[in-house]
Amino acid sequence: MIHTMNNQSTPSSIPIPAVATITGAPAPFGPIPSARQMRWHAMESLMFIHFGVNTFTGVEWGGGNENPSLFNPTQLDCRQWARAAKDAGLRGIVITAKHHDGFCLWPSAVTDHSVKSSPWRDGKGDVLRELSDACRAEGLVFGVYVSPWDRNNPKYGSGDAYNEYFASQLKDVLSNYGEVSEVWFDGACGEGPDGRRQVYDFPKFIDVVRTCQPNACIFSDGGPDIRWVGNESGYGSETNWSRMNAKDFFPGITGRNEDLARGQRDGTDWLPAEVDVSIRPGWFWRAAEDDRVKSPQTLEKIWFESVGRGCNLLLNIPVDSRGLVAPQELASLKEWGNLQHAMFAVDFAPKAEVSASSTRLSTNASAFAATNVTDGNPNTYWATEDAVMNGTLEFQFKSPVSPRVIRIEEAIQLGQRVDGFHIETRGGDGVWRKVAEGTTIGVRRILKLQGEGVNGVRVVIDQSRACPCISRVSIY
Ligand code: FUL
Repeated sequence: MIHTMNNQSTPSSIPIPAVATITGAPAPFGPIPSARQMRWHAMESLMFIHFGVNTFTGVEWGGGNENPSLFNPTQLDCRQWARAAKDAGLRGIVITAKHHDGFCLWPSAVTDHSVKSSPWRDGKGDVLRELSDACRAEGLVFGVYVSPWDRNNPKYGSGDAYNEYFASQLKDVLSNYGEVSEVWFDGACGEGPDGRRQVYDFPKFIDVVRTCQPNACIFSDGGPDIRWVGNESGYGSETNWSRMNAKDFFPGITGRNEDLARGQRDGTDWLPAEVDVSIRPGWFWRAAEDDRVKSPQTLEKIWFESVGRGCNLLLNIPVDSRGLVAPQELASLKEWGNLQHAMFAVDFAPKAEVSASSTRLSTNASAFAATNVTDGNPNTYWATEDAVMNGTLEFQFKSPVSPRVIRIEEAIQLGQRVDGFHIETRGGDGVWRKVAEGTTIGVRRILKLQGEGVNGVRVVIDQSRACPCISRVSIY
């Protein structure tokens, strides 16, 4: 999982599988991901950074009346942030360009409530410039969180005038920093019953993103490209459909968290889930939480329960008031990176003899062979005949192995199909035993195993909604 996306610092440079160009290939089942969603799936885990005036006040939701002179990081170094992300296998950085307090980390053309009114770099600094440059230099993608809720701007609550303002601010932030991989629209609004009420013009905002950054994925509670997972605790649902009836969901929706977590089995749109979670109790850095940074073991658990369940992980590492990733976070991220290197050092699957219970017998049978799941090529996959909704992939090892992790991926360019599966292993006594089971697989399912002296592994697809199409099995 770590460092497999070599230095692809822009979404458009990430290779994606071609859609069903193989003769005799199964027809797509249900909605399929767009090219930009495919690239987003390939990013797997990213760093989230909350940074702004709140970093200097210790408040989670700034009131919007903070004096910009508060913002004065003395040692800001975006290369340090980017290297910390890389060490932990995170493939990009999404930063709070503007949080709810309205303070902009770049010299916005439409408000003075920004770095240009701060003493940092004599008002000539631009965090987004430094970070986007650092990301490119380190081979990471770059994304922005831009809060629609703005507690500073006097137009907030005015309807069209604020929507115009926000749209021009978006244009500003999306036009000057190269390719942006993800635009994060937070649905939160804490104005309360007597507060200002703003009806957002999301179609307009989406239009700005599509025009300025056609390869960027848009996140919100209801997409259009990525959905919120429904919790901020760091886990996805074991049953996870990357499908939703998108028209029923919108930013700020409440009471649908279960649907957001599980997806909708019969949803008409491809809308995968992202898991956002902070390495600290709060989203912003404060010294009082320095001893509450999540351990490498907790980060590993979060990774298995998010990325391992077919979500992307957006792990928040709040930068401190010096403008650096704090030592506590650095240590935890580095050790987590080491754990990943050790865990994923050897994939036994490509060395195994692979066979399948049945293979698609079209004019082009070798195109759908079982061995496709270990060829490292995301374009190829094992498939059965259209009428065959189950099947087994078997891996035989010449000498016994002790598998700790299994990773399975569907060829999602043909939609999400599998509805039930289990894993069996065979030890020295020759008996196959069930060791794990699940419902959905989707873009990826990664499970822990505890096998010793195993000479065979089976991936058994018990139920699939259309013939199974499996593109990868790795056994570590
Ligand atoms: C929430 C916000 O209100 C928090 O402050 C934080 O930014 C989190 C990621 O999203 O909705």
